Amino acid sequence: MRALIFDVDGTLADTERDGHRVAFNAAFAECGLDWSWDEATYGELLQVAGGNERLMHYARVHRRISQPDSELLALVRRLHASKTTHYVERVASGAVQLRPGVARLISQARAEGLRLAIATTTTRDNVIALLQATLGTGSVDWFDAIGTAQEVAAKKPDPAVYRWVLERLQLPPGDTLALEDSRNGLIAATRAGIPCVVTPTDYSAAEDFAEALVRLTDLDSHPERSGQPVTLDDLRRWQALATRGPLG
Ligand code: XBP
Ligand code: MG
Repeated sequence: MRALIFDVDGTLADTERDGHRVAFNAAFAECGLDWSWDEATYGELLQVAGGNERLMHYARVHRRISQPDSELLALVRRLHASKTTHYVERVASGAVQLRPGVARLISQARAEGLRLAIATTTTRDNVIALLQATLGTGSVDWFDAIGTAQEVAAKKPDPAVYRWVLERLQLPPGDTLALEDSRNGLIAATRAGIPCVVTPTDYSAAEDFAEALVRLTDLDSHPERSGQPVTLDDLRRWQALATRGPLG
């Protein structure tokens, strides 16, 4: 195992309910719309990956807006730009924390020379804001590849962002491990041939994670050693089982 590839939303931090959702609602208000996404509605909308795509889906399916695509797209782009500004402000003000064990494992990976990367469907500005606010201003440089919506158009469960990251790292999928929180993310990693550990959130807890190497409450909760953190050696062991089988 030579690299860890982290998803962002739900995996590095539980960003959706109190981060993205709140920022979408702020954008609706700013643009003079009476739209509002409560926690339950947003949970359903999360099936659609990507903020622009989620807005488009909501406008068509929930609000039954029948404007031509080009007109609706202009509104969606305006809303999404506003939403990104609100989200980045929230994150920069410290409103979003990393999930348990994330900072520790990143620091241990760096100490042991394991490479780090990011594969997300979210906007690049959001990732930079989160890394800087939680891990410090220089932390963006710790990651050898940061694949976002800016690098790859197709959103998870499409494997494109993982393939882009592998290409950047110049590593085969079997030399890496992905960390994800959602079925969309797990499928994206799996289709790229990357073994995947999942740490679901409240929003994704009911999803099917059958393809995952292991499902964890979080990275500070070992599934067999109660109350103990998950170590890099644990990740290596799970990853090796997936790529080489039980006899090595
Ligand atoms: C994250 C997403 C993103 C965020 C919003 O999925 O689907 O759309 O909810 O970010 P994943 P943007 O964790 O699987 O990458 O509004 O910037 O798209
Ligand atoms: Mg995610």
